[in-house]
Amino acid sequence: MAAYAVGDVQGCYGALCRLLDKLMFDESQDELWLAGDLVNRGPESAKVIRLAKSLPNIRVVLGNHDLHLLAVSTGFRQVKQTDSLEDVLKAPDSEELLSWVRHLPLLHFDPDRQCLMVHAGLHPNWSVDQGRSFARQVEGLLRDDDTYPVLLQRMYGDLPTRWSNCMDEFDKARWIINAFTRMRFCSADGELDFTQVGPPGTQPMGLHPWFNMRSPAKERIVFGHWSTLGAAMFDHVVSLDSGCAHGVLLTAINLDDQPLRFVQVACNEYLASPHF
Ligand SMILES: [Mn+2]
Repeated sequence: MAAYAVGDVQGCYGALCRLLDKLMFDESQDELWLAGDLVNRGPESAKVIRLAKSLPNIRVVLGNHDLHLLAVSTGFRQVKQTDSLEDVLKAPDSEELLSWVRHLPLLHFDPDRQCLMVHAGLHPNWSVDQGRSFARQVEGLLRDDDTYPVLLQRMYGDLPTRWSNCMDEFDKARWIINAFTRMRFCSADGELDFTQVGPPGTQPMGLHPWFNMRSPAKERIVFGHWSTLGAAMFDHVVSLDSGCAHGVLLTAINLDDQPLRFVQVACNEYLASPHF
């Protein structure tokens, strides 16, 4: 049984199908890991969710676009001009699709493979166990009907950039969500930065890719989100977002391959997006 991890699909259902064909993915045997941002920008977000939801061995983590979909669907956020979420919001099975997204985790950890998947990253100050515990806290707030609307309302914002134990639980939740789903660079002492979106090397002095600030560990971390970094492998860290949403490539790895290698398909679905 293989486990394939795939970067940000962003509504590019056709590219995902072509990639699964190329991998000869067997849904009854193989695991599919999706690194978040299943939706938005591409033309067929609803189909991507339906496919993921139908697979028996699916592992998915929430990305910032998936959370944005929840915030838009509940009216806490306006649809942006670059959004293409209508097919989910207007689908006959919309409620079911949104409920499935709402119940996704922020972190997936496979103890047998010693492999962890997050959308953007695992904060350098957190161990895997701490990360799992922070993820569970926010997942609890998302799943609880009383805290869900408050969380969506207070989820947006870059501040505070530094963790403080004095924050209330929703400020902590915003920070945790920002680290898991939006982080690229941080300072040597773990302050988050959201001003820089370029590849490593383009950042100002004092900022570092989050994974360069982690102490060496036995766990492998796979993540998406950083399309300007693209498909890249470092020691125990694999970046999988190769810009499918911008018409570039959709990337997969087989987590059991040694050495790891990228399997990719070209993506032109974005051209069919209503906002291209
Ligand atoms: Mn993202």
